[in-house]
Amino acid sequence: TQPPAASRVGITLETYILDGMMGFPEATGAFTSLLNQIGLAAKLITSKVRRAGLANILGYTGETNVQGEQVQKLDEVANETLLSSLGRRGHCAAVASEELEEPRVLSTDPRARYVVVTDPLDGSSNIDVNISIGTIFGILRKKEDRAGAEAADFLRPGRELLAAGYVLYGSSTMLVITTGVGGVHGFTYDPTVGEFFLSHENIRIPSGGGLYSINEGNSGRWTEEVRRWNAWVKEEDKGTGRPYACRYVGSLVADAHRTLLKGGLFAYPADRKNQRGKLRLLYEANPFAFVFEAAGGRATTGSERILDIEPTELHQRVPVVLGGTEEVTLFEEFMRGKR
Ligand code: P6P
Repeated sequence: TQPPAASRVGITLETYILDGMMGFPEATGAFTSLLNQIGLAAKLITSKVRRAGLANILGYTGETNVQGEQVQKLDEVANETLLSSLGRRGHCAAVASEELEEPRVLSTDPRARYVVVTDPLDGSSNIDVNISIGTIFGILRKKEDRAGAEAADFLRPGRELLAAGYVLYGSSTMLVITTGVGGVHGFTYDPTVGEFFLSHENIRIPSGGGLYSINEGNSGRWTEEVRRWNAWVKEEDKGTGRPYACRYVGSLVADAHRTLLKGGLFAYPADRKNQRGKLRLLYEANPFAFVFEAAGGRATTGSERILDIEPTELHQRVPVVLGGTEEVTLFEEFMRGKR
């Protein structure tokens, strides 16, 4: 019998990608090159995020600095960094970004066969209080090999993603990525070397995490079903590990990453104020739904599988529930009034 595959922990992101260890659906050089461009952008952005307080790049309140210069907002810096990295090798035709009203075309060469969806710096209101923020990305194949890209290339269900993931600028910088078929893998950045090293191979969401993550401040606006679920998770019941502990940072990448590693459930349901939910389908919900399902979890709106939603608008919002299979299934039972 074959000896167990030696763990590949410690190899770099580039090696892992180039050696096709992620089970790509497209083992083309262009696809691996595109993934490495995302890795490069993550290095450049983390460098800027770590110096934001010093470099006088403020978070959501871009101001003028002592020289009277308009200080660029960090999320705009992140967006420009991603666009220039993705545009460098000519494999990405266009990018749909939370920062851009319309997609940015990067190449009209028909050989540029991919498009990227991204939230370059999600949670930017947390920058000025030094709370973790993140970059979210997804890669799609253009619907056909023609010059440039159209909205139709982006308005596709998330199940058509070729790869998706995120970068968390937390106590360390970690890039988590999956191609959907070869597992979910975490790479931690070593700034002394300037490389991402595999640190979490084949992440699987634990069951029974005993954690839930939701903005309780919205409870006055929730539906009766969400309120009943919220009361249930807080009841004393040793047999089912309740009450669950509440953990909520208010930064999607941080809250979702903790849920992925520790288990439990993250929810941003629709409410009276955000009647279609708050989070964006294309570049927030879909990439995380893709990661959670690849890690053995589930991702729904509370009633519908997120990856099956047919988008109609680039920036449309959607209710989001991410977590372990049992926790998400239980949440859905409450939404259907079965509990
Ligand atoms: P609330 C940050 O602004 C964000 O877009 C996500 O990162 C986060 O999950 C959510 O909004 C937090 O929203 O309404 O709880 O402050």
